[in-house]
Amino acid sequence: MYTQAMDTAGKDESKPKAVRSAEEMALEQKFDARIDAGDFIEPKDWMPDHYRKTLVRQISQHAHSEIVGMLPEGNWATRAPTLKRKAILLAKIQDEGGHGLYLYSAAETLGTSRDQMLEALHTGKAKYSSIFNYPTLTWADVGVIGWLVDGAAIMNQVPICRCSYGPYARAMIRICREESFHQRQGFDSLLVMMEKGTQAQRDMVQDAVNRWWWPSIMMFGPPDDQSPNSAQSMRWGIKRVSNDELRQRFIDATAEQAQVLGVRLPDPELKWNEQRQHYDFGAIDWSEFWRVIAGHGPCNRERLAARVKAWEEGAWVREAALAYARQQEPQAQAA
Ligand code: FAQ
Repeated sequence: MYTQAMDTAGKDESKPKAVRSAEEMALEQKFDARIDAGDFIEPKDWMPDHYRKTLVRQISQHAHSEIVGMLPEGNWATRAPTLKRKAILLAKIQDEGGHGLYLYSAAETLGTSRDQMLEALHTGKAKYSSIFNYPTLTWADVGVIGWLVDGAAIMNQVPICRCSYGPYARAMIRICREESFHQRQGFDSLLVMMEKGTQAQRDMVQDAVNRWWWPSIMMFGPPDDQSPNSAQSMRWGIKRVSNDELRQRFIDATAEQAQVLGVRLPDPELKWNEQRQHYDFGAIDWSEFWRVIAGHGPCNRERLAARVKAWEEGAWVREAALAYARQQEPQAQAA
């Protein structure tokens, strides 16, 4: 039930189909040429089935991540330390909800309904980002989510602004602008605690960094040689930069920011490598990542239960909106 196996259409159907006719082959060649030329593919354009399914998988997983991602921070909406921090946090959580909605809309242009996507989430068939299965134990976790989780999200999402599928690429432009604000507010909140806070507050920040660092660098997905979807997604311009390369870019940027903040990243092997012009880092515990995405992280059950509860308790709102729309229909036709 909680396996998060994202496959809204069933495993076998998501495999590439053999080209059946000369006409289909010609269409595929034309499609490949458009990808090679860097054209955007739009909803009404012909596209291979597997391209469509890969996009629905990735975009819906991304949308679910934004929506489930509201929960860990939502835990602190009533307990933010000042009115200013509370207003910022509420705005950020609303932004994440908005991102989910743009992304569901982008996925709907591929012919999968929002109800189908939500059904896949609620029944545990769909994945959402591993990172949101960890708890937010202290106020510092909220700052660290902004700094590290939004920071990782931006690193991964900026290249998606150049994704070959037009509606996804366009949705990402606004999302990235907002994520950039989220990252900065997280960093700012931590900096205030580190520079002006008490020793107990500084310890709280360090503890949050210790808990979130490794899960954050797992967000980029498995190593390239264990990433079954990467080769085809890169060929189609859905992914522009590989999981490992993005992870390295993130580590390079964050290691410098940690020095400004005055926190230690919990990796004794993290060290600048002059020859590579990158930071070296220690081994990632991939067994933890696979456990979390298989449904056995610290909060998988809690997160899914919260989404299902919200869906069930919101049924009356959907019914009222539909009744209102039906009521308006004859008036709209008469006008
Ligand atoms: N969590 O072959 P790959 C955010 C799965 S938004 C869970 O490398 P792919 C905003 C993957 O689905 C964060 N599952 O897969 C925010 C595949 O399984 P499948 C979300 C993961 O698709 C901030 C299997 O492992 N961002 O944070 C993860 O080529 C703060 C093999 O992997 C996006 O979704 C993971 N971390 O590359 C909100 C960005 N990684 O489907 C609130 C768009 C991998 O074959 C607060 N997505 N898997 O059964 C992507 O860029 C890609 O989908 C990757 C994975 C890079 C995540």
